Amino acid sequence: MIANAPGLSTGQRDFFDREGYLVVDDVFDPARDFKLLTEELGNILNRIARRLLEAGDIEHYDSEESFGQRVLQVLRAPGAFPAQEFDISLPQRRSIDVDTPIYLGNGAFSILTHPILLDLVESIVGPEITSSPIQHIRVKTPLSLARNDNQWNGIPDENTLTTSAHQDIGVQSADADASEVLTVWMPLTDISAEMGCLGVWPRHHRGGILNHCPGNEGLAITPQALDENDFLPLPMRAGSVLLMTRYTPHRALPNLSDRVRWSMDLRYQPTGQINGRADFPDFVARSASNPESALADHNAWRDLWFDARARLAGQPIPSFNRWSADVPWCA
Ligand SMILES: O=C(O)CCC(=O)C(=O)O
Repeated sequence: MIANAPGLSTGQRDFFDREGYLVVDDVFDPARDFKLLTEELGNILNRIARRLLEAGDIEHYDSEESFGQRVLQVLRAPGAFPAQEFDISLPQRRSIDVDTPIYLGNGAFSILTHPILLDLVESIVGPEITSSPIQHIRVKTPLSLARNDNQWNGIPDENTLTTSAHQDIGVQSADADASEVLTVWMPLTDISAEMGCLGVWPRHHRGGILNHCPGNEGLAITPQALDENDFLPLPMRAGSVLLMTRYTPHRALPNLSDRVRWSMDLRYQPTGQINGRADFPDFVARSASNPESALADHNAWRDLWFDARARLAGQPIPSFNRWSADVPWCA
């Protein structure tokens, strides 16, 4: 166990150890700290909307509206919403091409490497911090707007999927089981239960890895392993941060609202440990012993992912999955 460091108070650290999760309110000022991210994601959206307007797939688009409102306008186009355009990871369940969309703007990098966030992370991970490539920006659209023609250029409509109950240790490759990976989940807008907030099973992180089964909504812990009565939904304000151990069972509620729910999830681990997605790049985010080794250049981060994409293009889909549906507990 690592001693307390700047970031979390002793009480917060004790809560995290006991409960397996911790919500830290108002870590970020969304108006200031998410400004660049929101602008960059908005620019991607505007580009998509321009194409749709030109093609006659949407009739109206107001670029002055909020990000969420603009997503709803784009959603009127036939086909699925192109969620991959906004993600900070390459896809896992689809093949990768030289031009597979991935968002790698400085807005995301500045959050990944934000000193206040790294202070929190350091309290748990220690002073040698690697940013894991298990990271996403998820734009989840209202379930009521999901359509049957859920394809966008052949890509399944993942933005309407509800994340099933899982442990994050279960969604990485088994060679990283000993890695002390911390999950950091943050809403980029206020997220209520109706909008599909995340929730956890508190105090369920001490029993090791649970059995998972592959399914349409990703990997899911077998239902008999968790009692729904123990599930704790965690509505959160934008700017707040949820920390979870790799063993903490959690899931998202469905987005039953008429609003867009968007969030960012990141992982950090002690430097030198296996990252669980070997084909994707990690980087040193902070180092007390060798500060120069920390990646400060956003372009270098972007290039790590571009290199990975070029290397993986046309190759078989990388697999980080240890679970098979062909076992008795998945029947
Ligand atoms: O945001 C979501 O819906 C899922 C996030 C999640 O499960 C995770 O970060 O591990």
